[in-house]
Amino acid sequence: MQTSGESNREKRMARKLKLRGMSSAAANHVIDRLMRFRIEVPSWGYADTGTRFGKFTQDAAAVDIADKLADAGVTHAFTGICPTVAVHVLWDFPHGFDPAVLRLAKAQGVRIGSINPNLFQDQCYKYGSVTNRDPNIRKLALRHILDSIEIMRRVHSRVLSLWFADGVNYPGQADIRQRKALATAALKTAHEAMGRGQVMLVEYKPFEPGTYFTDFFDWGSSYVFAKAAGPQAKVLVDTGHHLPGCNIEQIVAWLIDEKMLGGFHFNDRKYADDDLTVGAIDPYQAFRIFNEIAAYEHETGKDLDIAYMIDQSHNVKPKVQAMIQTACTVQQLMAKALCVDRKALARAQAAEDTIAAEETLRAAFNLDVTPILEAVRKAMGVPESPLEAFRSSGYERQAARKRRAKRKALGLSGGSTYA
Ligand code: PSV
Ligand code: MN
Repeated sequence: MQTSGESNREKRMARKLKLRGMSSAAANHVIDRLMRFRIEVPSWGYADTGTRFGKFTQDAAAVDIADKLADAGVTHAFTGICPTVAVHVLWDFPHGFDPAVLRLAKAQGVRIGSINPNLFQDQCYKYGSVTNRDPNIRKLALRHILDSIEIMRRVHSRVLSLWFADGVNYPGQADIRQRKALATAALKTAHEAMGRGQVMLVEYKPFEPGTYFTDFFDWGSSYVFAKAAGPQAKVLVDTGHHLPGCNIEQIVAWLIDEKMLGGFHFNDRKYADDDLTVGAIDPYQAFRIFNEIAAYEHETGKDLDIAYMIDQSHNVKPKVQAMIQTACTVQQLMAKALCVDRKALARAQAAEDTIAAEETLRAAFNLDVTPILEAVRKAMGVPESPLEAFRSSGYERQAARKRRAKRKALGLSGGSTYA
């Protein structure tokens, strides 16, 4: 921020922050970092999704990739921090890669981000994809990963994001070590096909759809697989993919320390992989994760080079609103983590003053960072209150009208259920 010729507004912001015990230099540091902070949205977060019991549809939900890119464009236009969109290959390119998608994305002011193969929906994957005992099915799965790497090249994406639904439902159903070996072999082959500068992210999840075990079940398994695959493979932490009570920030700190953290899928949860919007249940949990990132960046003076991504399904919230709400929450929690008084924390830790140490974290978590966020948004040229501005923009009403007509023309009906 300017030191001379400051606008009245900036002076007011500095005053407000001082009242909150923060110097302008510290606030400027936070603002600078937030100016570089970006988070990727998932294309599937704009489409109708549901639970395994059915889907509840929304008129304004995206029908196709063009709608998803339009929604992503508007998310970015209102927040300034979501310039890329993750795609799921078979959901977004059901007829194969279409170069028109690149033009559509450009027209909406966004780019294609991480490429996610779909290795979970086809009937052939009932007993696994890369860990299936049938070599022909393993070949199909690998082919799809290799095709996805080719799509990465065509859309200039850096990130291949791998989530495997592979797993089993009953003890005795399969050989655990054999499946580990099959997964390792597939990842190695995929890694060999990747270009320089591309990253392979290996996600984990303790259960679902496999209820006895999944082959990629925790951060340790992803770590072992990524190490075996090669130097461009890293671990992807989806915050919803942990058993209750798990200390996620400790996992994050370890992965950072091991240089094996590749990125995040952010969402919140109450019970399992609920895919709720970030901060809906436990914003302090997300703050503690950002605190680990901020601590590392403070120590090294460098931004952590990882992929920040949202992975949510909005079953009852309007899609774009849920995404804007999430992006703003993530930005706010990152801001709070950047406000932790690192010197005070180090002093308290050195003195074994547990209360002071914890209070240092809580002070940052409880800090009202609105003036900082407003300054960042002003500099980015986006509304100071993105969610409010979007809600009064009329976008949703228009999208609902157009998409209702599109569904009708395409003969698409509503939800789905078991029977
Ligand atoms: C699986 O639960 C997951 O978290 C993976 O990241 C998928 O790509 C995503 O959700 C899609 O629903
Ligand atoms: Mn995920």
